[in-house]
Amino acid sequence: MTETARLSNTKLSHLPGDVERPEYDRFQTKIGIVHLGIGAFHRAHQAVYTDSVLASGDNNWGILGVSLRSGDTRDALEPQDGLYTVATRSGDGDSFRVIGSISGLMVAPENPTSVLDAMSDAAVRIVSLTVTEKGYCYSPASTALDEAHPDIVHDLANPATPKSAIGFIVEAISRRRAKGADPFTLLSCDNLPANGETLRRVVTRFAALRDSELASYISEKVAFPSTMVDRIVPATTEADREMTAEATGLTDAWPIMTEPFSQWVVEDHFPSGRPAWEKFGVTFVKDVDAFELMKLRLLNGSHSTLAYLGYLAGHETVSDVMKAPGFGALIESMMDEEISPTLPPLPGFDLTAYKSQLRKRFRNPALRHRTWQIAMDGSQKLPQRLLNTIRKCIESELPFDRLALGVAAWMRYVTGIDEKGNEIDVRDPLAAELKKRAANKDNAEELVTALIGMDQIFGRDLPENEAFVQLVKAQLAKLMRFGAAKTATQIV
Ligand code: CS2
Repeated sequence: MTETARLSNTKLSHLPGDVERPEYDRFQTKIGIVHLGIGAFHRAHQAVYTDSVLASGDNNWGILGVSLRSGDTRDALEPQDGLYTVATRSGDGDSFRVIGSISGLMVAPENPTSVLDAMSDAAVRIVSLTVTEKGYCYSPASTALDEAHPDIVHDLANPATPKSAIGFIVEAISRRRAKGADPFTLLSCDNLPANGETLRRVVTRFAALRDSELASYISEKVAFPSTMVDRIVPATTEADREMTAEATGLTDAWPIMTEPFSQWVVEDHFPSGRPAWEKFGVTFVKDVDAFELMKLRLLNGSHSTLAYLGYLAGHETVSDVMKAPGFGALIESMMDEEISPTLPPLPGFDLTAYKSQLRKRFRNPALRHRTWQIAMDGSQKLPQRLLNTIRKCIESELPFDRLALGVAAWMRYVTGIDEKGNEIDVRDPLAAELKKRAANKDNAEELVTALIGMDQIFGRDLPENEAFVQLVKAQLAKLMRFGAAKTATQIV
C-alpha cells in the first residue's frame, strides 16, 4: 500500500474535485487578525468565515493563530502550511473543505515576545479570542477579574512575558499606544453573556492594576464588540482522521468535525476596520445580548443538562442521550416552560423553529459529541447556562424543576464516582476543591450543603434562597435513589 501524502500547499491539487479548497494565492495574504486560543471551535467557525473573505479577494485578513498553552495545534498544522480540513457531517452525508485562513501559528509559552511583537504590528486590526470560560481569569459568578489567579499575579509582575490572554492583550495595547499605532478591536468569541463587556471588564481592571492612565486609554479607545457564536464541534478522534484521509486522499493531522449549522451574530463596532464577514452569513447587529442569552440558555443550558444526566445514565454522546427514553421530552419541556419565558424578546425571530432545530442538531447521528466533553469545566459554565436562568425563574415565579435537575446532575457528576461505582475523570479548574467538598457526602442533603457554599459558582443569593436549595436537594435525592435514566423519564 502506498502511503497517503500529507495535506500542504503543494498537495492541494491532489484533492478530489468535490473537496472545496483555497483558490486564492495564500502567499499574498497579510496578517490582520491575531487569534488567541486556536482550538477546534475557532477553526470550525471564525476561520471558515474568514477563509471566504480571503477567497473573495480581500487579502488583508489572514489569521495568526496563537496557542496559550500547548504546542499541539502548531505541531499538527505547521507541516501542513496551516491548512486543515473541515468535515461537515450530518445524517445525509459528509462534505469536506480545506481552509486556508491560518497564515501563521505560535505557541505563547515558547516565545511570548514574538506573540507580543505580532500583536503590536499596526497591520493587525483585530485580536479575537476563544480561550473558554476559564481563560478570562475571573470568578464565574461575578465575572470580576480574579486578582489572586496565579496567571494574573504572574502577569502583573512580569508584563513583558505574560501567560494569560489578558496579560498579552494589555501589554500589546500598551506597546501599540507607545508607538502611536491605533488599538486593535477585541473580539471575544466565547460562550459568555455579554462577552465583549466581560472582556472589557477584566482587561480594564487588569490594566488599572498596572497603570491607571493605560486603563483610561483602554476605556476610551478600545472597542469590545460582543458576539454570539454557534457551531457544534466535537473533539477529533483517530477514526475521524482516518475517515478524512480516506475521503480527501491526503493525511491531515488535525481535521475538524462539525455540523452543517453555523451562526455568528456580531455587534458592529470595529473602529479599526473589519473583514466583510456579512457577505458570508455573519449577522451584524447593534446589540447582541438577546441573541446571546437565547443561545446560552437554550443551547448550552440544555447541552450541559444532557451532558451530566446523560453521562450518569451511561450514554457516550449527545445523540445517544437524545435517543434514550424521556430525555427528548425533558429537554423540550425545559426549553418551553422554564427557559423561553426568561428570554428577552427578539421581534420577528421564530423561537419555536429555533428550538426544534436545536433538538434536531442534538440528534445529529453523524456527530459523536461526547457527554464527557461538554461536562468539562462545569464550575465555569453553570452560572450563565443554568443558574442565571433559575434566578430569572425565581424572580418571575416560573417553574424550574428541570433546570434544578441539571444542577443536581452536575453535583452528582462532580462527586467523581458514577452510578456503577466507577471513577469519573472530572475536568474542571476547581476539580480539587469539588472533590474535597463532595467526599463522603452520600445523601442529597449533605452533598448540596457542601457544594452550594462555593460562592464563586452560586453567588451569595442562591444559597440563601430556600426554594432553590430545597428543589435542588429534592432532585438530587431522586437522582441518587432512582438513577439518571429513570429520573429523566419521571420528570417530564
Ligand atoms: C458545548 C459547546 O462543550 C460545551 O460546553 O455546550 O461547546 C457547544 O457545542 C457550542 O457552544 C455550540 O455552539
